[in-house]
Formats: sequence, C-alpha cells, structure tokens
Amino acid sequence: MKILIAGVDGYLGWSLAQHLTARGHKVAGVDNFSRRVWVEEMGSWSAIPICLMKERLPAFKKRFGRELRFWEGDLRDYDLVERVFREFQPDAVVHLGECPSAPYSMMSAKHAAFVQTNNIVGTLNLIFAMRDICPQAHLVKLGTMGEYGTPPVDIPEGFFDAEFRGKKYPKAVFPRQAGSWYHWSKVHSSNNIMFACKIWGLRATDIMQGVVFGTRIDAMGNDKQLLTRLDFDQAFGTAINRFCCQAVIGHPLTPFGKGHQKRGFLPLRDSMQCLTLALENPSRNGEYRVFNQFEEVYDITELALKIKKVAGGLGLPVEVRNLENPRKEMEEHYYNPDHRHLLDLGYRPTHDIETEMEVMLLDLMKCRDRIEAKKDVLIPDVQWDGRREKVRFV
Ligand code: NAD
Ligand code: USQ
Repeated sequence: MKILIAGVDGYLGWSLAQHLTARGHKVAGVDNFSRRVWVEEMGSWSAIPICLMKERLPAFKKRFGRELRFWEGDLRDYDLVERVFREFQPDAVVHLGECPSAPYSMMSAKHAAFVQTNNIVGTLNLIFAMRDICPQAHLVKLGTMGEYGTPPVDIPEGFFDAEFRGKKYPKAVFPRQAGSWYHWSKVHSSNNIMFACKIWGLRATDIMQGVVFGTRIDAMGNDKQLLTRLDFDQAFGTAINRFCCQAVIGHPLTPFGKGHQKRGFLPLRDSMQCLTLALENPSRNGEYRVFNQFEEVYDITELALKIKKVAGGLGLPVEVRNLENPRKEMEEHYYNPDHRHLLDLGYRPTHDIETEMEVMLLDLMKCRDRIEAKKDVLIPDVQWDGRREKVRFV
C-alpha cells in the first residue's frame, strides 16, 4: 500500500514510517519540523538525541533498502498538500501532523489560536485533497482519548444508542468533554471528518489514542540515526516518558494533585501495531469509524510506583512526590472506556508494562547528561487558569 504520513518527523511518525516500511508498504511523509521548534520554545530538547531529516533519510535507505520520499512544508498550505497528493497518489493517509500538547495550547491566547488553527486547518486541507485527488484513499486520523474527558459513565467507541423520552436514537455521537484547547481542536477535527465522510463519501478511521510511552520499536534495530525523539518538558513530555526521565536523574516522580487521574496508556510498539491494523483493515466508502486505542487504563500514581520499582531494580533509587496540579482536571474519578474494535481486528496488547519501562530506563540512562542539563523543565509553570508560575511539591 502507498501510505502518506503527515507529521513524519514526529515521535510517532518517524517510528511508523519504519514500522510500515519493514512490513513492505511504500511510505512517504510531510513535515515542517515544528515539533523541534516548540520543544526549543519550552527551553528543552529531546532526551534521546535525534538526527536532522537530511541525516535520517540516508540512514533509512541504508536500513530498509528503500527511499522515504519526503516533502518539507506546512499542512496549512493547501498548494503543498495538493502537490504531495498529486505526486504520491496515496492509498492511505495517516494524519499525525498536529500540535499534540495540552499545556502548550493553554499558554496564551496566541498559543490556543495557533494550536487550533494548525490542527483544524491542516486536517481540512487533507480532507479536501482527498476529495479532489484520491477519494478512494483511507484516512487514519489521530484523535485522542482526551476528546471524551472523564465522564462518570462508560465510554463507547465514538457512538452509543441513546434514548430520550422513551424514543431510541441509535448510533448517537457520544458527548465530548475535552480538557484543554488542544483536546478541543481534536474534537473539532473529528466533527469535520465525520461530515466529510457523510457528504463526500470519504472513508476514515478516527483513532482515540491514549497516552503513548516508549523509546523504541523493533524496526529501529540499534541504529542511533533511526531513533525517535523522547521529550520530558512540561508540554511535550507525556506522563510515563517524563517519569522515566525523572527516574534516571534521581528527580522525584511527579503525579499532579491527588495523583489518581486515570488514563488509557499504550507502548509505542502497540501504537504501531494498532495503526497498522487500522490501515490494513480500512473502513468502507462513506464510513466514519472510531477506535479507542490503548492497552490498559492506569492510575498515574500506580504508574509512578511501577517505575519506582523497576528503577530500584536497576540501582536507581527514586521517590514519588506529588506536585500541585497545574491543570484543571478530576484527580479521582470513574474511567471505563471500551476498546473492542482493535482487539477484534487482532490487536495483541503487550501487557508487560514493567519490561517496557525497563527498556526505557536503560535507553534513557545513556542520555542522563541531556536530561540533567535541562532538568528545570521538569517542574511545570503553565497553569490552566492562565498563570505562569512554577507549581510546588505538596
Ligand atoms: P509530534 O509532535 O512528535 O508529531 C507531530 C509531527 O507533525 C511533528 O513532527 C510536527 O513537526 C508535525 N507538524 C505539526 N503541525 C504541522 C503542520 N502544520 N505542517 C507540517 N507538519 C506539522 O507528536 P506525536 O506524539 O507523534 O503525536 C502524533 C499525533 O498523535 C498527534 O496528532 C497527537 O495529537 C496524537 N496523539 C499522540 C499521543 C502521544 O502520547 N504521543 C497520544 C494520543 C494522540
Ligand atoms: N500528569 C502527572 N504528572 C506529570 C505529567 C502528567 O500527573 O508529570 C498527569 C496529567 O495531569 C494528566 C495525565 O497525567 O492527568 C496525562 O498527562 P500527559 O501529559 O501524559 O498527557 P496529556 O496531556 O493528556 O496528552 C498526551 C499527549 C496528547 C494525547 C493525550 C492522550 O500529549 O497528544 O492526545 O496524551 S489522552 O491523555 O488520552 O487524552
């Protein structure tokens, strides 16, 4: 299959390009390197050193024996998107090319507007190009489990059978209650894609993905030039990735507030497995389907304690110390999302989260100096009420 990855220079995108190529697909990608700039703006860098695209591409060719065709450019530029589609004629498009950070979107009016414009306009351009150039292509769009928020009821995969005043309403869209301007940008794009499928007969899979963690996938082998980024700052470092970076420098692991927030999590290698299943089992023409993509639901403190245990086994003593919560979110709550669709397609979850954490810690121990050099970024100062003030340990 010819697969276009929008956002190919990113954490997931660079991994996915390798995973899909190793499976025999023909892959091409677009990126404008904005993730590199945002992390720099946060005063940070990737814990794992990453190469420039001009170094990544020859290393890719050497390992896989195939070119990765690459266009540098902004998905908000329709002319670029149209050119890429005309030249590559994809059978499938994986859209990862968005700003993925909740805290970044909460920093100021400009950041909120940037994140929403970037994410919504880029997505619109992709669906217009699909309509006009490749209407048979399948869009696999990364949404987020955070679109649903944390409601006090079970969360279905996108749709549920509603009932109001005794009347049934089958396949109603499950209500969205996102928790940041970023998460709302994902909701808006979900609605736009659903609409495009309805009026133009496009086909799409909207992936409500949980939080991803991990430093590597098998396809990378031991080639340093093929490694993907791993961030630990307050905006672009996600929970387990941050906790592992904290552990290797002996910094306390930092659940926010009471620390009983629950989320769906999955290792990077499972994310690759699930995205591949979605691509190789496309939706029908005109079908907009939703997959909830995660391995297991965990409580943030439970995860911190697991990392403490695994780190201890590697001779890294570390404590868990809660920080004031910079976000407005529930810290103790019900959380029970469904995730049958991918399991029905054959998803085999890793389940062995502690082994995955050990691999991460061993990889990150080699990057200790880089984390130490930027350790100031581990304590957040972006608060959901608009203040820019570092939170304290409680
Ligand atoms: P990432 O920031 O590493 O990757 C996104 C890539 O897209 C970056 O390389 C960036 O430069 C590029 N990009 C962004 N806007 C662009 C634009 N306008 N034009 C061209 N390129 C652009 O993020 P990621 O962690 O790989 O996440 C990928 C997707 O998956 C995002 O949509 C994110 O919301 C979603 N997601 C990620 C996670 C996670 O835990 N990492 C979880 C759920 C959902
Ligand atoms: N958290 C802590 N301590 C930390 C970091 C995070 O307690 O040091 C908590 C957060 O408060 C939150 C939870 O852990 O309750 C998850 O936070 P996160 O930063 O790991 O993830 P989040 O902001 O939700 O965003 C990430 C990705 C985003 C994706 C989302 C999936 O950055 O792209 O959409 O995970 S989900 O969380 O399911 O919405």
